[in-house]
Amino acid sequence: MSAPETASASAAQTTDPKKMPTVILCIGMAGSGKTTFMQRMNAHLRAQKQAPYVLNLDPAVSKLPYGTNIDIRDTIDYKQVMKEYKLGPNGAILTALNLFTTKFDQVLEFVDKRSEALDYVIVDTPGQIEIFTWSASGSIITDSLAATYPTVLAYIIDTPRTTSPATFMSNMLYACSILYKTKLPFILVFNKTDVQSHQFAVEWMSDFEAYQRALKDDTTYMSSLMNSMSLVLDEFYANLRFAGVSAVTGSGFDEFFDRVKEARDEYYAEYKPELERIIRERQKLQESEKKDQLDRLLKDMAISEGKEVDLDVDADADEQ
Ligand SMILES: Nc1nc2c(ncn2[C@@H]2O[C@H](COP(=O)(O)OP(=O)(O)OP(=O)(O)O)[C@@H](O)[C@H]2O)c(=O)[nH]1
Ligand SMILES: [Mg+2]
Repeated sequence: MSAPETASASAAQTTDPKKMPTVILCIGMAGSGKTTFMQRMNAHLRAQKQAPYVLNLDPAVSKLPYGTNIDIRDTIDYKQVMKEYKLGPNGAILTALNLFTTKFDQVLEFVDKRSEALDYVIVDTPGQIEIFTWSASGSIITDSLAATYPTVLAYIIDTPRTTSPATFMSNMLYACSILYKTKLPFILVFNKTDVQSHQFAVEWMSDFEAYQRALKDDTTYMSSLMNSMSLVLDEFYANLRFAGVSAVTGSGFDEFFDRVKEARDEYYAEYKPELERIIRERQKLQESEKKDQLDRLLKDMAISEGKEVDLDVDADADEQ
């Protein structure tokens, strides 16, 4: 049975939200601070006696600042993949992730064995965001986790590098596209607030006129495009949770975990019922297909009245 099938099957049986650990998938642009954020989450949760189950899905990271329960690098040698398949760095990361995904049902079994004792499963992803968010293996991993566990996406943003209206807009559009693709509860995590406060972003998200004022100095065609986009994104912001943190100093993590709890509630209120509806519909379809086939078989048997049927009709016709 493939990983998503296994997960879908168990999804229908898991109805007690209290016993399920929350999965936090860390995604974000290269260098936004995903790995440092993982390290800080790990330390924060351990300090609260809620040691998480830690998964690293980045095959190319050379050194991790936190201990893992499962590390993609233990099964797949990224440099070897590059050599063997004659690939560049990004192709090798994608291939390593694909190879790992074929074993992801085993990962789910490991998590499952520990799940009752866990409050959180935290997951680090490859540096190049598109490798995880737009690949088949990234979708399979995300969907199989989300089919069983309340799963939330933590979208890590490099706040100091997002202060210009154009980079802010492109980052938000990217976040928006991932939200609509996965439909999972989503938290925007403004990281590195020790260097740059995220107050400007809070203002731009709550008041599009403030964003338009910031755009005033930009007279290029981009300015009018961004102006229109800011109106479109207004609805996206309205449905979004965010937190400002510093993965280095640890500030903002209590607020972040409050958002995680809200996101978990959203998973049970919206994502899970929709998932169960899809599973029910698929089962109904399979049952009706099975019934159709059985009806056809019974009809065939009625026509032949239990006698032997001559299947070589053409040969008989040729002889005549
Ligand atoms: N000042 C500051 N620097 C940070 C913070 N978080 C991460 N960094 C720095 O940002 C750089 C990138 O951090 P990583 O945690 O490796 O980022 P990443 O997203 O995992 O990077 P890739 O996996 O390579 O894409 C490092 O130099 C970190 O020390 C933060 O909260 N504040
Ligand atoms: Mg990293």
